[in-house]
Amino acid sequence: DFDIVALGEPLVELNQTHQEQRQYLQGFGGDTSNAVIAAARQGASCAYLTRVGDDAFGRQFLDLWRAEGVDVSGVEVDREAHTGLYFVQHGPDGHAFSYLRRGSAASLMTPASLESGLIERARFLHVSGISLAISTSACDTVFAAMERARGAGAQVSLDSNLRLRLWPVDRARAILRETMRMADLFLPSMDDMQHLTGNDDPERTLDWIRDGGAEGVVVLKLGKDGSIIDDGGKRTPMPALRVQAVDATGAGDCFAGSLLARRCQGDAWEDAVRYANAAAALSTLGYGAVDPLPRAEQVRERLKELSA
Ligand code: KDG
Repeated sequence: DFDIVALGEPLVELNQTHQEQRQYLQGFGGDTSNAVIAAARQGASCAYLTRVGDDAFGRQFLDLWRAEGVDVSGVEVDREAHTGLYFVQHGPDGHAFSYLRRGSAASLMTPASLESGLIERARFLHVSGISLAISTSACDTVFAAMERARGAGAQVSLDSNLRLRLWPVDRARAILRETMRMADLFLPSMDDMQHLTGNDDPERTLDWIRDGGAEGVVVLKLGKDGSIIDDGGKRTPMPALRVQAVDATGAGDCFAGSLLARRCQGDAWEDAVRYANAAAALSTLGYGAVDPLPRAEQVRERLKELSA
């Protein structure tokens, strides 16, 4: 059985490491794939549900997941469609993404892609705003996956990961409102929520989420201001960790995967969030979403330094 089964789209990553030169480092991305690898590196047993192309990049992903100990028995290989791709460019305002993903293998997933029965064997199903946004059939698949999870007693974890290049804001708001109600754990970022609600106040944002019918635990991520855990009863602010970030791509995914892994290992919410904060901070110290994802030993070292 699995601690975490994630569902979504992996994207090959080309990351511009030198601004002046046209030089790109190939790595791996895709929010839910990043999250599941982060969780595996913290010791969780994980599986990933997706579709890749029958191409070199699809094979690289299968090798990557296997090397990370992520179960790939639910990964489908599409004979015609390609594996998706994105570029990361860095500027004064942080990183920006460009996508080459339309028509990708993952975007063609349908609820029939869930027949492997993996979700029914998981403690957490992890999905995101990107899993919901890439196509209508992927959106249907996420809903079907959440129904399966609920039917089998697995908990649903949802990261907002709003990417407005992928869907119009009105659709994003409607779908995320519907899905946050089905989530046992909702992980919105303040930036994402500001696009959906038009307000930048964390308390009012949490009220909006509760008024919308979300009943699970909510961890609202405030960037450099840390996060707030809202367990439905009380709201607990958690401090952020300051680091000299090189590339924050995938930091939120590292947070999600590490948080789930620590919950599966029995941590209380505050301990799990503290751990996930440290892991996410460490993940920004190198280029790429996956390569710099820390392992449990590194995170523990970091936490020791902080409490010393
Ligand atoms: O969170 C990082 C991801 O956004 C990145 O790896 C690419 O999945 C991606 C996307 O669709 O933006």
